[in-house]
Amino acid sequence: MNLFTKFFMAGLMLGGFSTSAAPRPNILFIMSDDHTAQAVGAYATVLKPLNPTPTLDKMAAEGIVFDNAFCVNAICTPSRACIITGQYPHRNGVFDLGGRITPGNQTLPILFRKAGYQTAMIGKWHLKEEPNFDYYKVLPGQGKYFDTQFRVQGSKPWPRNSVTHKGEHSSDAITDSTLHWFKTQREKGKPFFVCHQFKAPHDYFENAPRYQDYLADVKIPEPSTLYDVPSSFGSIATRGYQDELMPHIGTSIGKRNPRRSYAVDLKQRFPEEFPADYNVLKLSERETTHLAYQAYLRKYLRCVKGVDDNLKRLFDYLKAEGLYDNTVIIYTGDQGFWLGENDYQDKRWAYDPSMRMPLIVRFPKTIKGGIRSDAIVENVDFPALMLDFAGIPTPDSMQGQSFKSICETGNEPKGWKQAAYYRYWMHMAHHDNPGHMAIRTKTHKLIYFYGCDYDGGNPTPPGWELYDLEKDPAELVNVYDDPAHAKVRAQLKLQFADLRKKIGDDGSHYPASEKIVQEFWDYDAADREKARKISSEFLQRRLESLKTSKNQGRNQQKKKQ
Ligand SMILES: [Ca+2]
Repeated sequence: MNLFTKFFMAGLMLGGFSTSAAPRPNILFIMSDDHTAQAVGAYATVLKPLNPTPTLDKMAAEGIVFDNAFCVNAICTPSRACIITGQYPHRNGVFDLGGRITPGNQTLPILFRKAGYQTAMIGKWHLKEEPNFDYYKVLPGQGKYFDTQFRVQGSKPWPRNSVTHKGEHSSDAITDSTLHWFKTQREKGKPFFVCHQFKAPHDYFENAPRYQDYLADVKIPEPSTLYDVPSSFGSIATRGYQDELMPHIGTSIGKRNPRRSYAVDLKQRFPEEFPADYNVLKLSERETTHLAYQAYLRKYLRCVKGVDDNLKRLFDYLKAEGLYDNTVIIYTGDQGFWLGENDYQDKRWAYDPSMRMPLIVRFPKTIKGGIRSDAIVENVDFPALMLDFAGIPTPDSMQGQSFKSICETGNEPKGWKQAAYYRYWMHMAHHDNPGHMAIRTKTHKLIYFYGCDYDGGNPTPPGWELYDLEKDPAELVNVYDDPAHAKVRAQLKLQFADLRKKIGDDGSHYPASEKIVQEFWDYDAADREKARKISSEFLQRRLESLKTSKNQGRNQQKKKQ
């Protein structure tokens, strides 16, 4: 056989192989930042009449919608790290916003590259190190809404090559960049794995000017607990002894939290969204809450609209190129977000508004349209799912598992997980949320606020909360001390301790914090007495620090004037 025949035969074999095996699908992973399920039409209740996401809703109607998709730590960098590594934060080392994933540990793109996929990461990245993709164009840190700068590949080492999209909104610039990649970089002979990641609608919510009139004259529907949070909600951990910490735990829409609220912050950022005579000191609590909520939701939903319209641009391109139906398209937000429920803003809590992620998967070749699943899936499972669609085995290093069969049948395979794990480590940082952990099943949620730093410092009162999600899906009645729930409480605590061991959050990472976790685990009468004392001590520390920061604030204002 001469050389020509050898090549010819090899060509025939390769050709034969590629026609007999099903072609590998493309994967397009789309993630927004802080786009919560309540503001996706396919999930929305209160905001449904506003029709916030027509493009996403069409995708949802043609794919599968997950009602119980959860992040294991509701904050940007950790959620992204879980998706890139398939590991929980205590395993991948990204406990909080300071974490990073080195290129060698970015398992998801590494495996796609090895399998011959062409890979690209475009938009918000937030994992600090150089992305291990064939191509990248990513925001530095949080990035900017306007005149968006991107870190790109080039002659200088990471992160010193950059380009700026002057005069453009980030959602437009990110979509332009992804379209540009498709038009100029895509190798047609290879399947692609593309991550398209918006900065929007992260706070503070700067919309493109073309949306400034959107919802300008609409009274946005308000959640029922915006003004009145029932006394059955929460625990000493979130309210303090006899509610003494209500102003100081969890930042607020209205002026409840004197340190950080949208009633004050949004007025400074977006004065045009408030009446000219708005004065937080003169207006009632109810009035400031109402005005701040309306301003907040207008800005947030304008950013959401920009995301949805840009997705239409992207999908229209994929349709025109014949790529829309042979690409597995996944849409999610890196975690949920509070839209005024319980007067909360931001994320971080283990309660559903922030723990739940919107998750829609569309791939008409194997997924029937119009399915909803209540299967519990976690963000650590997302990479295994994407690899599975590409026919790539999940490595042992990944703790998550593929749920491709759930996408394709709507049914859970035998032995599929029945509980999600949650842990928020950044005790009292930024938005005054105590350190806590939780287990969430389809019917219940048990939350344990152990309330301390990594080193056991700055204690807030430890407390437990149990919610019966069948009777109380909004998590407004803490039944931890209800005798009728004693049995389920005991059972869940055992399941919780087992789950911690199973996934490896065994206390070895931060022993001083674990000591407190163990001390208040049984929560007997002595623990409760101690929690009351910690509540009072925390209040004293907080009031002292407010005095100091108020003086600093006034001085800074004087300087500015
Ligand atoms: Ca986020």
